[in-house]
Amino acid sequence: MKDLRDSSHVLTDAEALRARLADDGYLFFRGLLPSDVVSDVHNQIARILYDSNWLAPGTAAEELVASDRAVEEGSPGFFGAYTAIQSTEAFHQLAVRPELLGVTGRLLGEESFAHPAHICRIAPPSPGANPTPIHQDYRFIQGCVDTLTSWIPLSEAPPEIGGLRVFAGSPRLGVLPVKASDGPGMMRAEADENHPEWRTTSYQPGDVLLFGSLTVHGAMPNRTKQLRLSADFRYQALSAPMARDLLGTGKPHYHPEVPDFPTLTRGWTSTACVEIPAGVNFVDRWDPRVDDVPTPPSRFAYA
Ligand SMILES: O=C(O)CCC(=O)C(=O)O
Repeated sequence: MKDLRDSSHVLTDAEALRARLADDGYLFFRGLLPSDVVSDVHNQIARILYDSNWLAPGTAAEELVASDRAVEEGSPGFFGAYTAIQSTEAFHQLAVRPELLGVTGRLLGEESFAHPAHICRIAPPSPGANPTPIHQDYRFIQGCVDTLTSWIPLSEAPPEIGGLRVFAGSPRLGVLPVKASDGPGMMRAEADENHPEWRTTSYQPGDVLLFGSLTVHGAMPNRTKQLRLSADFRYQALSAPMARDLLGTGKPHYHPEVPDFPTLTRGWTSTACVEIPAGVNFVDRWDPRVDDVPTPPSRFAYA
């Protein structure tokens, strides 16, 4: 599979960033986040996974070697560890780092904010757990088409651990039909899994992959013995509409299985990282599985 194109050298050039996003549907920044900040989040989550018996006895927590207690996202046995992770302030603070708000604001051409539903992925080895099927975030997140997703490895993620792959240029396909599927999200976009424009890389802590909500992407099978640990956060323009409910409003990922923010944030130094700014315009959600979803116009002019 082809490697991701690094856009670090155009990080501060809004026009160049928009042109690259319009061409490729994604932007990749090697080492955008400070590695000590990412390591701190990794270490706190590794400790939770260790205490939850998700890690093999006798192994070092930071290596994330999976035990047989590690389960696929959303399945029985998942929510104890996941609730503890969702209570971790440093994990949520990562979403509002200036590097992320800066690049998303530059791309959107106005102030951006992070959706409070910050997702942590703890992907066990396959077979046993299914990788996230290929999909477009627009069907799930809705609200506005120009929501940007950041995918952030929290530990080293070589291709064999099943990090994210993106289909370069795929926003030009518009909103694709979907089929039911196994794996997180449980919907698969009808796109060519073997197209030559699929891209990935050997991710390092600090790297950031950013993409638009029409970009087809998915995880790859985890062929190691370790858990693959990553975060995905979403950003939108302050002036754009946001969907009510599910991932769209101020609820944690997997609420109500995961407690609400007043419970999760007890003892935090600040809750600003999980709050929606005043004045955001909310819209209703539609059924994400419906067939013909019109492709809304995008400010990124995917052409
Ligand atoms: O990390 C994963 O398995 C899926 C991530 C994803 O689909 C996303 O960031 O939108």
